[in-house]
Amino acid sequence: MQIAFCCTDTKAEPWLQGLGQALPRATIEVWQPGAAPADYAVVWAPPQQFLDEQPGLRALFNIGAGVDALLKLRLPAGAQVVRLDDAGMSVQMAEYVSHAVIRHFREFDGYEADMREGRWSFRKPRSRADFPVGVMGLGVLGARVAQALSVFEFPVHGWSRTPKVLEGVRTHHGDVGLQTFLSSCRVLVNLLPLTPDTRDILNRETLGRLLPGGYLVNVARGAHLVEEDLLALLDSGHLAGATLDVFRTEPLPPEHPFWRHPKLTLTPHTSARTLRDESIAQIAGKIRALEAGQPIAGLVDRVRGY
Ligand code: NDP
Ligand code: OXD
Repeated sequence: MQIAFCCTDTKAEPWLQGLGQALPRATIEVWQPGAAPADYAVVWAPPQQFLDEQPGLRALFNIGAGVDALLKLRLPAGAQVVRLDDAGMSVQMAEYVSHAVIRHFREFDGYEADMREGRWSFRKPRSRADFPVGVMGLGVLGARVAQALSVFEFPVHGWSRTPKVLEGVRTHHGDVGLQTFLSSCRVLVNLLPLTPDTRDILNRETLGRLLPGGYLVNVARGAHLVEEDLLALLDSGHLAGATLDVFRTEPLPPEHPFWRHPKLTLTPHTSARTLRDESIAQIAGKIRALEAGQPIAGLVDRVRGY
């Protein structure tokens, strides 16, 4: 079995070693133009030339959860597209989002400012009932995040394309459910995949429906958010702030107004990182299953876009 490794911005050696140990009968090589046909590929942002030269691939394993960048390319017609299916990401996402929501709810930014000025000053406790949190996207990551937030006894709402039942979460779905979902929430967490249906979904109209003093946590993709609309809603006071991990242009350009905005907390696309060992174990397990003719989880529906 031949496996091609074609991952931009990724140190290949540890992946080749790990995959080699997990699949001792496979030949695993970093792809070079003109390489022999492979059966499977492990990819992240591969060049179009790779895909054009490998029309016989059986499956492409994306070493991330989001496949929006991969689906923009012309893919081999018969190849299954497989995303990382948690592989240690959901717990990272749950801790990142819980931290962001609690930091805002408990006003830790204010206490930090007080500390710098040597000021001992209490803030009045806020009521959780006044901070309903909405999670957009109830997939592998969103469901875990929604349930983590419910442990802290925030009222939690969730929104997905199709109906879902999740303990501790009030669920909504589809275009009709979106309106009730948004107007029920003060804090909004975005964990949608980027598809033609969800691009620009965080805009003046949708964010404007949140309860006054709303707060946004965007950990999915930068192109979900209309940046000028966020700035306008922060400046008008309708939104109290936002934590942003993803941006339309990454790295965020030095002149971007987000860097210096006092109501924003930014991180560099790091809320849930790909963990190499977990990912290798998952991909190797799926290759073994495919070779044995068994079904696997994490298959992407190319038409739906996630
Ligand atoms: P999943 O594919 O498991 O879940 C997607 C969820 O979004 C599903 O609940 C789906 O609904 C819902 N959804 C999709 N389209 C729509 C729509 N048009 N309207 C309403 N709901 C919709 O994705 P994951 O949870 O694994 O990941 C989500 C995203 O997080 C990734 O696509 C990626 O962009 C981002 N991500 C960011 C990372 C970071 O470090 N910042 C790391 C990893 C991922 P349904 O269940 O009905 O199908
Ligand atoms: C992912 C990401 O999609 O890192 O996995 O954003």
